[in-house]
Amino acid sequence: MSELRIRSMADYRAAYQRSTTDPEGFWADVAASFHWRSPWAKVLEWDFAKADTKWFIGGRLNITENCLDRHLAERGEMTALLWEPNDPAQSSEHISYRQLHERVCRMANVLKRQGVKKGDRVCLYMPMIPELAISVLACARIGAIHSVVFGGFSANSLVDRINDSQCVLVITSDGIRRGAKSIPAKPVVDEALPSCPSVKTVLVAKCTGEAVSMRSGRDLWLEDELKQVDADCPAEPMDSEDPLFILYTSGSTGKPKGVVHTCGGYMVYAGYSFANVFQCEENDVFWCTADIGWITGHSYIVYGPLLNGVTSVMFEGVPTWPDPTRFWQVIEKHGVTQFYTAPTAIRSLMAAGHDLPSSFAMPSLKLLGSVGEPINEEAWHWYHEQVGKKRCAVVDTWWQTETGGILLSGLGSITPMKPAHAGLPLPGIRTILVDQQGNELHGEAEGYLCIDFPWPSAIRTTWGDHERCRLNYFAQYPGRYFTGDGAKRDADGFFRIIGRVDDVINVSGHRIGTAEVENAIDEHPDIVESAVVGYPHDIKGQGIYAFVICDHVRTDKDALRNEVIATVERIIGKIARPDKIQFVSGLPKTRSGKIMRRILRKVAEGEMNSLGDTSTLLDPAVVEEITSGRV
Ligand code: 7RM
Repeated sequence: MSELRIRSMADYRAAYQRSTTDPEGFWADVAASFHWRSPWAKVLEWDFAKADTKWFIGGRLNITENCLDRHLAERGEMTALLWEPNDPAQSSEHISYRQLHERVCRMANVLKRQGVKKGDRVCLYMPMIPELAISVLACARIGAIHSVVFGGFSANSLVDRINDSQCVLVITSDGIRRGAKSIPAKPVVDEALPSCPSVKTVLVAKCTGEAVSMRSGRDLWLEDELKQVDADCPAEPMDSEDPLFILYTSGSTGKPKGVVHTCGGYMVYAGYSFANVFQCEENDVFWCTADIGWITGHSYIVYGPLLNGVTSVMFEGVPTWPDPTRFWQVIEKHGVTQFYTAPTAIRSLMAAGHDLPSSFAMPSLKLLGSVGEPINEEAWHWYHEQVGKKRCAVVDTWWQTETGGILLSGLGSITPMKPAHAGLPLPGIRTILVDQQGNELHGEAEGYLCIDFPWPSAIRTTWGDHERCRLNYFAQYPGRYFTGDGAKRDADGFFRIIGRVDDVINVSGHRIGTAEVENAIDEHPDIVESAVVGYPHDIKGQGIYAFVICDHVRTDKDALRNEVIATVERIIGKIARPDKIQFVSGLPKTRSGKIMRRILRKVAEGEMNSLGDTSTLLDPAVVEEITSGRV
């Protein structure tokens, strides 16, 4: 990909210019630096009115040939995955490109032996162990569609995801190590599967070593199965537009939707964006601390780095265990050159001791990245000064599950840095701001962030429901992709993301739909109704504030509060547990019955003096009760 590598501001300007005047020529040149089994007949066909996007039409490829086989001759012995375990006392594992290729092929043969075929869906519910990355690639090797579900989700969430995409096989582990704790995985799968008739087989990796029950005829130990197969598995040639994976993400309404990415376009954009944002050189060691259960892990732990032949660190643990210097120790231990993490982690480590990083020189570091939520200026400066020692560029990368790759960001140290600004669009990305009516805003402005032209890794559909994809992303502002984010653009064209403008809360960089949390709370038998909003939280970015109407029979409010939390954990998972619960006797509703969330947000934020117009409320008295009972 070297010829497409941006190395100066002039390169960036030229690439951006060409991507607007000749987008098809531009992306065809980018795509040509990958290995295709057969070339595409047409670069692009699109119609945003129908939510249709197709790239590299008729081309055939396999992304794993680009991630693995292609590197064997030149860098077969170089480390592809560098696995760092949860427990620093356990040794790390260097997996070379050759070894990774072999392990992926074996895993792919295990899947084949269980009858998994091209187009079948496979659910991965696993810890951050090498087998997870290997399973992702093994699915891609044979054309099975992976659906990774983050290990923190509950059995109920797993059921919804497995059933929505009708997975035929689940790969899991006995348990998951997370800091000092170990959390169950196989038992959660066991709880889910009676409600998932499509699943025929469960492969279980050993991780924690705890005893789990194995159901005969369904459950198999992965280690035994790997011994039964050989290490030769030819890659399945895939059509550019064949689905590569499904990843579920929360929106403002309903259950999480399965965002679909396809083989050709996703490969091109994951590879291109990785190369230019992180500016890795030969022998660099790139570390993205995300979990592979999120899009960041898909694109920038697995696919992006491997497409570029870089060493990718995969970390099983957490930032604060055994102590809050774990990240800095790992950076020094492995000579990490690019470090990519989330503002919530930065803020929690900052809170654990402002000068803790000062005992670590971290001389290998060249670049720092941020992702997942807006980074506040204080955290940005601490990251730049304490971690980067003022000699590393900081890139604030804005993107979404739906965009597949980074769309707004600095490029290494090439583009100028502005604290708390994601910055400029990557080549090929036409980010625009619009007002409520959809009129484009020019120059310095604040508005709704939309994208006006397709890019190769744009969402193709939501699994099983294309109309939902159209309505969610392409209907609000016809002819445009709407991100759901508000943003500002300054005089230099730099974007600053303000945050979600829909009913999605960003808690520690994780997207949570308020409707999902409300539905979960309402499952509690004593709860009549609830309304959930986000509020500013020092560490998590946003916290979850729930206004709850309970049956008057309950007087033990503390016990009820704990039950409500337990209900949300059971139905969604720990990541969605409310931080604050306020019991109320009514919610502020309009005469047509709509909850006025604007008022609830103000109360949750503690801005009780600026509630705005409350004259359309059915019962203005509830506002008084709500403001006085704020928790
Ligand atoms: C990559 C990821 C997407 C939402 C998105 C934003 C927020 C992500 C940034 C950011 C400000 C950033 N995918 N977001 N990155 N906000 N600055 N650099 O997080 O699908 O899980 O979330 O996250 O609101 O719409 S995601």
